[in-house]
Amino acid sequence: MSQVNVYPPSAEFVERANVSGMEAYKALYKRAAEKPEEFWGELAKEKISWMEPFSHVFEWEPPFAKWFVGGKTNACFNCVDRHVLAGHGEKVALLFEGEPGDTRKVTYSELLADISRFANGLLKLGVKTGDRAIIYMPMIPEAVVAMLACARLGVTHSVVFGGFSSEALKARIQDLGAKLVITADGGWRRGKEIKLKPAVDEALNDCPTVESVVVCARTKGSVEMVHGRDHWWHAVEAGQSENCPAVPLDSEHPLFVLYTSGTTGKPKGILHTTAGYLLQAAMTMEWVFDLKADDIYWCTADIGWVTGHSYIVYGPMSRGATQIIYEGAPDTPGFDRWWKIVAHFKATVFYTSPTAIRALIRQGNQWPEAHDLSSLRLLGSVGEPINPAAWEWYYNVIGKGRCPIVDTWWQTETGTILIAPMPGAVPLKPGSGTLPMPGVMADVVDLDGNSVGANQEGYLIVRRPWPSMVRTIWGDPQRFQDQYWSRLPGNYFTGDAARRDEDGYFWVLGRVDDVLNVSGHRLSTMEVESALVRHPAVAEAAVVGKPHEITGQSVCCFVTLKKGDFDHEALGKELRQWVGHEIGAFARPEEIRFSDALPKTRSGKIMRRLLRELVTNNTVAGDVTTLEDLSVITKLAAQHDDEA
Ligand code: 7RM
Repeated sequence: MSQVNVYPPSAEFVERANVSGMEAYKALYKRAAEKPEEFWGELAKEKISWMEPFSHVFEWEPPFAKWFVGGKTNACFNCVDRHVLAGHGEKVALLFEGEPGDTRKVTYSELLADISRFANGLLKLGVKTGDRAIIYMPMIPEAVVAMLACARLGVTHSVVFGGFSSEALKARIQDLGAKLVITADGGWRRGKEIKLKPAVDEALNDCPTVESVVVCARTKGSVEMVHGRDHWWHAVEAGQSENCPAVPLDSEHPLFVLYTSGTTGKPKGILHTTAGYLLQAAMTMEWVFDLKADDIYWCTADIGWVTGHSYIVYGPMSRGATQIIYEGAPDTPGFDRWWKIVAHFKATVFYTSPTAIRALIRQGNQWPEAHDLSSLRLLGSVGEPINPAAWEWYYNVIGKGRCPIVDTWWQTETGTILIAPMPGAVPLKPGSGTLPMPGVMADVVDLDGNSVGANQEGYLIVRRPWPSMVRTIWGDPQRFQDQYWSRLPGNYFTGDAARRDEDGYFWVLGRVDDVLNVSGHRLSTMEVESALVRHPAVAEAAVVGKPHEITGQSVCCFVTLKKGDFDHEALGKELRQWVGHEIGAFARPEEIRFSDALPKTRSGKIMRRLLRELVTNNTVAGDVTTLEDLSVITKLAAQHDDEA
């Protein structure tokens, strides 16, 4: 292994940190490991406002866990009312900048009024506690208001990323049985209006459970409204009272469902509940982001992904943070848009993805160097492993060598960060998420569940439930059991490979299943394959990830066609568009390769491993003994050489 640089925190950082020094981290970790119920129980009392106290901390009937049993609380109350009641109503919650350059400042008091009026409007539409709502919106303050208004009423929300197509939206609405859709006319991206409402209209042709659609006017572009079903946001909240009591909800009340890609064609609805999720989101804000009252925090994620849920809405807001929200693209109008925003709002904490960092590196240092980034004190990374070269650039060019980088490993399923450095305690190693959070019994094991030795690769698992753990897959508890808890009973199977070094630091290596990671977005190879075979010309498809300099991986498809005469170039273009339409633009394949046959085992299984090798190395050196027809792979390799 090559030499690894180690970066201990500066004395200055340690002095102000929420957790100062390695001994402090170790003490927290030890206490949580030895007395988990006391540890989490005390934090829950201190950090969460309860409407009724919980009777006990934890119940575990594998694979189903309950936290803070019998308690009643409300996530919206904790994110907004709690701060207003504590006298911080005048504190700014949101510093918004739209892509066209419009800005808005929203204080916690104003947010409380906005949420309450909107929630009262939803009640008038007939929405009730226990109903489900889909949120399909751009990155504007109303998206946060929509999520928190749902939470206030006990309406389970599912945010669908605005980049998803109407087909993907429809599948989610149907699976969830949603009664309400909250959307907007559109949003601004790269100077263009990205329309959202037409996709909702298309999806709703097949969604009989939806009774109402609320449309926020963002772009003021043309919109068709369906009489009796569709309502403008401003009309819904008009004349409504600013008083809307937060509903006391059970600790385990379903807060949200977020769909994520699994190993089959059907996305999984990951269910998170109320109190445990909220507590761990709050604690990781303090532990990992070292949040202080005067921080100007900025997470560049979209609320359509779990990072936006935990580290824009529920984490920062439950701790009363001031944060930046930006609507648009990082390269509009120039590649310094983010750095302009950092300088303008004097951001102190900045959290983004390796794929964004790599894309910005490519544009050159002149963009960040043109701006005063001296307000920054802490940087974060999420979504995939960060390669050491990108880490060093982020550290030196953005952080000027002063700002620790917290590399945060977690998943939609884990709800919150499980492995990351506490920046005032843990020395950093570029590319490693370092050590687990308190209460997280992470391990690297072989297939029998035995811990592997230092620097051995194995499966990353978690040995004990944690408060923000996924509770089930919406409507499919069997899949929940099979997917995460059956391989090593009682242990959570992450689907990632990892190794632990001689200091106990975790190095996450990537997925062990058929899940791709494109620009930090999860995508299942099966999902893309199912989309491809829905096209009338396609007989069979195999999809693999190909290493990509910027996006980490790109989508590469091998396709066999039905009988007929096809223009490969035109059809290739068409299939790329098709996948974009079936799933969303971000899933559009980079490459489509046509072939007469796909490499298969004797039992007929497509050998994606060989295809992966082929697209990575242009040749196949691995074991081909189970291949049914060896000539298939030689032909595929030769064909690519011809094209190149
Ligand atoms: C937060 C999020 C989860 C998958 C996960 C990993 C990969 C995420 C890191 C990482 C290495 C990281 N949720 N992953 N963060 N790998 N280091 N810091 O991304 O559900 O969309 O994806 O992403 O493979 O299993 S997610």
